[in-house]
Amino acid sequence: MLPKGQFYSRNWILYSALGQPEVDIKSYRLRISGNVENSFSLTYEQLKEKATVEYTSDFHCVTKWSIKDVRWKGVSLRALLEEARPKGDSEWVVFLCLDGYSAPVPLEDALDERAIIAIEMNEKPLRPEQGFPARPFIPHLYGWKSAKWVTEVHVIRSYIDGYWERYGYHERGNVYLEERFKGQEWRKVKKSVAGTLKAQD
Ligand SMILES: Nc1nc2c(c(=O)[nH]1)N[C@H]1C(S)=C(S)[C@@H](COP(=O)(O)O)O[C@H]1N2
Ligand SMILES: [Mo]
Repeated sequence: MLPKGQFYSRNWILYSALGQPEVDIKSYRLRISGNVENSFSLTYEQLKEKATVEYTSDFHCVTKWSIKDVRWKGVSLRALLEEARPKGDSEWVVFLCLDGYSAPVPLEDALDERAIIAIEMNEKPLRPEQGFPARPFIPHLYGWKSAKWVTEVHVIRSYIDGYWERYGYHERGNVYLEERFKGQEWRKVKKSVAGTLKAQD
């Protein structure tokens, strides 16, 4: 179901607020780090081996365009975080990227069973302009949290702004609660039958 305030578009609008970085895939690593017991990093080859989560889900940009039925494939973010073992006082995760872009999400949302580090869209590796080699994807959060060219999943104790949050975009960005801008009251979320975080009625 299309969340409130969104419309379906046929075409993606490709964003690169800080420019498109050069990626050297041989030296590329995805690092799981920060306030964790066991930080580690993975090569692109290792990400491909671990990419076992696949599903179809819409993509929603906060500027109101949505793309219907994108086929996603990636690595379970929950599995990566479980391996890294966040310390007990951890509450947020910030995605850090090769171009300097960043985006925070609550640890709870990063642990959602459908949260992934995506390496394929529609059965193909991400194109360079789509964030190759990897970008997080969390179906119930707006697209700006899907940070392209991600290099680090950094676990932190308390909230910090990322690139768009500095301009007033919402800390969490839940599409079903229409969390577009900061200053909105934080409503509670509940688990829907599908296992996805949805608005509390
Ligand atoms: N590194 C980086 N990631 C980014 C952005 C960006 O400018 N730089 N834009 C975000 C926004 S606002 C959206 S809607 C999506 C758009 O994805 P697309 O560029 O693949 O269409 O990427 C997100 N990830
Ligand atoms: Mo966006």
